[in-house]
Amino acid sequence: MLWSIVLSVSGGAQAQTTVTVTGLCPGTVTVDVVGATPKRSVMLTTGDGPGTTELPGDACAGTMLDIEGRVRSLGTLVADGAGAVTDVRYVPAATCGANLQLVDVATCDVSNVETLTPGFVEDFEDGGLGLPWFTAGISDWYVTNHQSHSGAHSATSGDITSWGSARNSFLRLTVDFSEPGSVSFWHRVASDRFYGTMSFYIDGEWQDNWDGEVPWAQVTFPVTAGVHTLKWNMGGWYVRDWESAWIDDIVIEGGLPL
Ligand SMILES: [Ca+2]
Repeated sequence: MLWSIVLSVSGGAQAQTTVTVTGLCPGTVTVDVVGATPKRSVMLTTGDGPGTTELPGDACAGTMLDIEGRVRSLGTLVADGAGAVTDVRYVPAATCGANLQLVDVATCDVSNVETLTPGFVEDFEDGGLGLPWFTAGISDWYVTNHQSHSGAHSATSGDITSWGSARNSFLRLTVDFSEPGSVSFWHRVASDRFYGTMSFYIDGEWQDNWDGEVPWAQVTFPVTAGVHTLKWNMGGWYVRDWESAWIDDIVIEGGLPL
């Protein structure tokens, strides 16, 4: 019995400094640190990508970082009595896509590497459709306060009422993905399911469509690195009444709109 107790104590893994970054860049991100030496400092360093760099400076000079390319300091944080610290900070666009690694100044141990993920969030609460959005078709999409998934506003398709000719109203966003990422959005559709349909395209390739009475729901699509065009199209034939699609709370991870 005593033996098993001793084993469990001595067999416990030594705490290692672990960093977790949540939030998208540019914007406010939360840096959570656990496993640092209690009441001592951790240095935040960033680099453009993974690699190997010898840490310059006085504290922990010569420590090998797992990042490279324009390695620079974002300052220090002091861990609490449990070796944890949380930092909420605004990250500017120039730092998006950079890798972040911490150095525990007491031990010179390094943490895991996290990416300051570039991303874009749109909730349409500005009340208008400015850049980077582009809309066209027989009528334009616009921001409405009649429907929303969050807040008071969403974007909705324009009037496509027609009798026997195809009409459409589309909304487009061009995004430069610096890394493989995703696009997610909430959508709602109110249409005659035989006539009006909202379709979503990436680079002109159909991804999915919705028609009939579709309550608010979220979908997510993976996107490869590179420049991609995202398009939401509401279209149909013989649309007798106002048939509409709404989107809200678009989240793009891995890229920024052009
Ligand atoms: Ca909204």
